[in-house]
Amino acid sequence: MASSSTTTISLSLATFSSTTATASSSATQTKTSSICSFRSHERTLSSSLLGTRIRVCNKTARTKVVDKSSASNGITCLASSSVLPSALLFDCDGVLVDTEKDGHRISFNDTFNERELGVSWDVDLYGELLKIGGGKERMTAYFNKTGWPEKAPKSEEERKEFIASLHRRKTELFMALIEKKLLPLRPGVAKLIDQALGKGVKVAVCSTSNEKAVSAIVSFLLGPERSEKIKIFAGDVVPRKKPDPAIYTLAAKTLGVDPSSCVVVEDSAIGLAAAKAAGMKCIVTKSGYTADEDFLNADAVFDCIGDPPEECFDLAFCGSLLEKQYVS
Ligand SMILES: *[C@@H]1O[C@H](CO)[C@@H](O)[C@H](O)[C@H]1NC(C)=O
Ligand SMILES: *[C@@H]1O[C@H](CO)[C@@H](O)[C@H](O)[C@H]1NC(C)=O
Ligand SMILES: CC(=O)N[C@H]1CO[C@H](CO)[C@@H](O)[C@@H]1O
Repeated sequence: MASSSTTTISLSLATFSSTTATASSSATQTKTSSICSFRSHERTLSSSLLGTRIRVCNKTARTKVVDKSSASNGITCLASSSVLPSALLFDCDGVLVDTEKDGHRISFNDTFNERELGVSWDVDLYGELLKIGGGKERMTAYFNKTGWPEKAPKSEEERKEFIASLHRRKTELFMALIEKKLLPLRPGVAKLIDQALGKGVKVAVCSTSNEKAVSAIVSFLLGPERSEKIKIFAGDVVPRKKPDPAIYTLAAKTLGVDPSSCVVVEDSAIGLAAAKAAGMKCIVTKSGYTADEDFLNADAVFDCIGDPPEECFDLAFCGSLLEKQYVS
């Protein structure tokens, strides 16, 4: 009975409520609750349960939670697993907070407002502008395309300084947004970190973006009690940015844990690639500007971590991802 081929994985699969349903889908209007058990030797288990497909592949020992209707977010994966990850590693931007949409975009807007430039970037426009890397380049390209504000200088040299000063101010306002806690944590982040710390699971934040901003997000938004227990790997601690696995490899080495026992939470294809290349399990929580990326390689994909009653997954689910690798 203890043989691996009869191992039973139980997931409490669905906690749907009509409050989380989208009006566009009639199926999601139903309130359903069900428990689904499946045996690991069943190659695939497909259920079009309210538009959400759960697939288990014994070949790769992997659970895929594919949410077909990205707007509906009513699935809960609470696994009964005794295995815990040795470390839970979080990306920062897009995972702890939706930094681009709720942070950088707002501080660009606040800067434009303060300087009375008559410019404002809405969510969709900013999504387009994100294709241009770098804040200064982003503003320059935008003004090049749509016309420079009346208040902007005319010569190219002066425009460079104008953009640099806007960018300095934008960075100040971004930091102020964090310090004043006006940048919200994504749902479920604090919960999952508390569950991990409570069980002695190591927690770290691994980001190759600006160290100062990452540290501020951790200490101001997660609070001093949590942040003193969270290790931060950020900025230039590694020579190569994600998708290179260097930041995750460094984290595992520094924390003294095996990469294969680490679970990473990422929001982008680039971050996912870094985690997988480091030999770690990776859960994707899609964020505003990454929702359409390819996450085929992920161990699980959700809209968010989520807090009850709209919880998507918990610490035990993270552990269950590790358990399955021993199932043949
Ligand atoms: C996977 O499932 C298939 C079909 O159900 C079965 O024939 C095969 O032995 C399984 N493989 C493993 C490694 O359990
Ligand atoms: C903006 O236009 C200037 C002048 O034509 C050009 O030198 C610069 O490369 C452009 N920058 C971007 C980011 O489009
Ligand atoms: C479109 C958009 O979200 N515009 C906002 C940009 O930021 C300014 C200042 O915070 C707001 O007033 C705008 O509504």
